[in-house]
Amino acid sequence: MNSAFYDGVITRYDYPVLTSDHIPLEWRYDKFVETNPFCIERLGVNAVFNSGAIKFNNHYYLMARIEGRDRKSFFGIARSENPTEKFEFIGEPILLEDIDSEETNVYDIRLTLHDDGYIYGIFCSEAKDPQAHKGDTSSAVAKAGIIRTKDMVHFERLPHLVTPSPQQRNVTLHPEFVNGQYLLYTRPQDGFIETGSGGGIAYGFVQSFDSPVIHNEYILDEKKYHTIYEMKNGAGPSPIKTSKGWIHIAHGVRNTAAGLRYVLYAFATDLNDPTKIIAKPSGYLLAPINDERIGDVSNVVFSNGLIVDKNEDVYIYYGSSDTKLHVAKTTIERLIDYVFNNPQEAFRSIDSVKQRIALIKQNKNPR
Ligand code: M1P
Repeated sequence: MNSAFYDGVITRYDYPVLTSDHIPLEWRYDKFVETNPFCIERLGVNAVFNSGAIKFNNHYYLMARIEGRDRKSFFGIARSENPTEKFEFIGEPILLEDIDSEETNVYDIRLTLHDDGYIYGIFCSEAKDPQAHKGDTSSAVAKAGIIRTKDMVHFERLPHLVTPSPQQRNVTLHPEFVNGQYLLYTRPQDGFIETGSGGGIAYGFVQSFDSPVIHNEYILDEKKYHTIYEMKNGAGPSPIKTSKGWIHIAHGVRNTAAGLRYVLYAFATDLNDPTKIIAKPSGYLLAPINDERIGDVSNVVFSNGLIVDKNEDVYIYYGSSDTKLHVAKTTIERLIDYVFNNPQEAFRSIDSVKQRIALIKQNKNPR
């Protein structure tokens, strides 16, 4: 536990739960002296980070984004009997059914146990931009890929999600049917990095995963000037059902002279209408600190997995700087207090100072 950190909501831990050192040796080395006399690492791993998470058969499962030295990401499952330590990779890396010959990279899976009985995994499926002009070897397009399982061993691949927006990343499934339909949180975007006119976290409905199509996307949580989600934002894991509303953990991105800064923030939607925000504290819930700040893409925390455990403990798994995976602990009670009682965004320094003076005054004259 990181005893130097306190904010009343989050307990942080000193050590990451997964790193590239957790990758089994047989996934990296040829162990035979005849074919590998120098014991050279044949297929190295660069990073292990943004992981989907689920509790299944009394074990904690992380479906991690594993990035090889060749830059290709893939998924592997790590399991533990403890939510904060001792995760070990099991089986082999997940070999997805090859349904899209243009698909080049896959990452950031969100695992959701849905009311229909399946565990869905929705992830980013990335391909080279077919419109890229000659010489542009970087432009890419992002879509939402989908798998589902009932046993965390056999994964059925489903068609990509079709949405009205040109690109799509950070798609998350709501765990319950809403008016008999699947509700998906999306993030419409014009480009691969910049969301452009995409507007923010959105939502849409799907009738069936046999042919998943969202006909209309609506903005749920708009990106806004001079906030921690000024440049873009994205849904995180599936929202948590609480007595006061659905609590969402999302990421917000702003630009700085040192590049993009990614933090986590929280908001609540209506229990009966999860497309309506009912509470949203200002600022971030969790930002990178200490070693978390440094990595392949520095100054980033990103979450696509959490587990609600017994006693209403909540474990939020988050990648740091696109390099390692950490866990933070909180409870539903603390999250409700934070989301519903911390002040809302003030949008201007003067109004923000007014909030702080009100707090100081209240401390002098308690109610
Ligand atoms: O590099 C930071 C993050 O960038 C992307 O997130 P977003 O789509 O919100 O910009 C993703 O590639 C994510 O994996 C990564 O952590």
